Amino acid sequence: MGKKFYITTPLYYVNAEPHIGHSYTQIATDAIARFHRFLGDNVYFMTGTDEHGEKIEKASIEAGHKKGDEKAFVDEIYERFKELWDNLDVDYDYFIRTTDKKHKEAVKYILKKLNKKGDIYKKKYRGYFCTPCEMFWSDFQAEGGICPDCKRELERIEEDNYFFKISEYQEWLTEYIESHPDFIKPDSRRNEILGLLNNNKLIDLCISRPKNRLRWGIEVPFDKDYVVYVWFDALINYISGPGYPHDMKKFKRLWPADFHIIGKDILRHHAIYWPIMLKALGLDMPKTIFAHGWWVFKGEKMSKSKGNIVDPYYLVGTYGRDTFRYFLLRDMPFGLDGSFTEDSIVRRHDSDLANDLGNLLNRTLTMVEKYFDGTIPPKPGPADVSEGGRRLSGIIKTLPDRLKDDMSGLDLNGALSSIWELVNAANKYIEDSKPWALFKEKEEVRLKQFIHNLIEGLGLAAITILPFMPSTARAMWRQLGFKEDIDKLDFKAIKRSGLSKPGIKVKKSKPLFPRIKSG
Ligand code: ME8
Repeated sequence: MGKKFYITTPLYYVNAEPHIGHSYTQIATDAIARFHRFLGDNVYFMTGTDEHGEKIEKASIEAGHKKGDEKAFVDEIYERFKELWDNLDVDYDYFIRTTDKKHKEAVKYILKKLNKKGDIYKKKYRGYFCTPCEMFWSDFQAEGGICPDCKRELERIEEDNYFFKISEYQEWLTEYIESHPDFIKPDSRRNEILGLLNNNKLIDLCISRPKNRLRWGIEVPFDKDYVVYVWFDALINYISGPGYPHDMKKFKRLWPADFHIIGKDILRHHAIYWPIMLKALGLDMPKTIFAHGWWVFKGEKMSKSKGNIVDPYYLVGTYGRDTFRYFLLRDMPFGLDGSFTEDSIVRRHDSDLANDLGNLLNRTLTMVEKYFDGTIPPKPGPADVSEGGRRLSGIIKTLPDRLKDDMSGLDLNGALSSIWELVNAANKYIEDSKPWALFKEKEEVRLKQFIHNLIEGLGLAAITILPFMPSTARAMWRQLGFKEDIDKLDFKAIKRSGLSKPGIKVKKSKPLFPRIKSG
């Protein structure tokens, strides 16, 4: 049994269909999880949907459902999320919904426990609420009644509510973040939270909504006139999913999470409310909360509520699943923002995938067919000492450890660049070695060395590409004629050279990535 590796995504709101922002977090987390399976880790990848709250109650009514029929509405949208994850080859281990019985019981259990402990009290809430963000804002924070996050007009609220004493944990949290440099990543986000904690006094968190305003939520276990605030409900998924408190054996095996992967829009909830909830419950902290950047569209964050989203189903249908996965992970460094245009997908597809990777495979297999009747020849004794040969062998040797480094810092875009160094070195090796001349001049030893080096490079490219583009990796592997199951290989296999074995019959098939634009 390998090392436990528990990784989560946010639970997406089911008020509307999934969009490319959700797909991004999902594909990135999938690539990280797949890479860890490769390392031999015992991975638990959990994702899911956030199904309660005012935003969803409203969306359900707008979609034509009667008040009280929200479950039918969330069931429909939940299916759309699941369908998209299947379509995008996202290989999660567990899908949690906040409407699951076990989750609802966990939320009630936790509320009772915190109430008994004295961390919860009731008072009048006077302030604002932003339904699209599902956020409470104080008079001080909401200047002019405008949401500081989405800049929309806020709803004024005056109602009795339950509060969680987060203010009492401020000093502890600040110290914890200061003494755990890996707790919030990237560092810019950690500094943002430390700045916030050092310059402001935390206000106790309102954690309920009266039922006469909102019915679609989990009932507060000690007051049937209230439902639980959606964020307090949703964050608990990270522990209820792995078994808290109903299966403590499983929970103890999985908790603490190794990574919570989120977007920077929900950093405060994860880096302030969540650790305090865990601390109050006497539970360990997750190891790392990683907040990635945003896809922006014409300068604005792409989001459902802004109506500027690009449909992932359309992109997958038009460009293919692996082009979409590759584009998202390659075009924007994980942690920074990136600007989305359809042109950049086409560019990435034609240059990196069709020209660099697809052509490399195609040219190599054509040469095996032409020079060696489609069968990998016996390996000649001496290694190729040409500059190109040495460069390619060097990259083949060091790539696995470089990838391990890249991925330990979640540098997904860096990992793909490292793999493309191999692809580019292999293409350059073909240009420099002039195999057509070697064939004409009957330089058999050099031609055999050359083919072995290329097949070795391509085999390693297929293996290392698998976490990012699983279908492409499998297609490459098949065409290369390798017999082992690529999905069962692990890191040790990557490090063990010698993929290219004499007698293997290659199976050249159609190009992996036909060009979109000619030229
Ligand atoms: O916030 N670029 O759900 P949500 C990149 N239910 N990523 C984006 C993005 C963009 N333009 N837009 C969204 C919620 N995302 C809560 C979470 S967790 C206990 C509860 C991704 O449907 C990113 O991961 O609004 C962001 O944090 C998440 O979707 C928000 O999804």
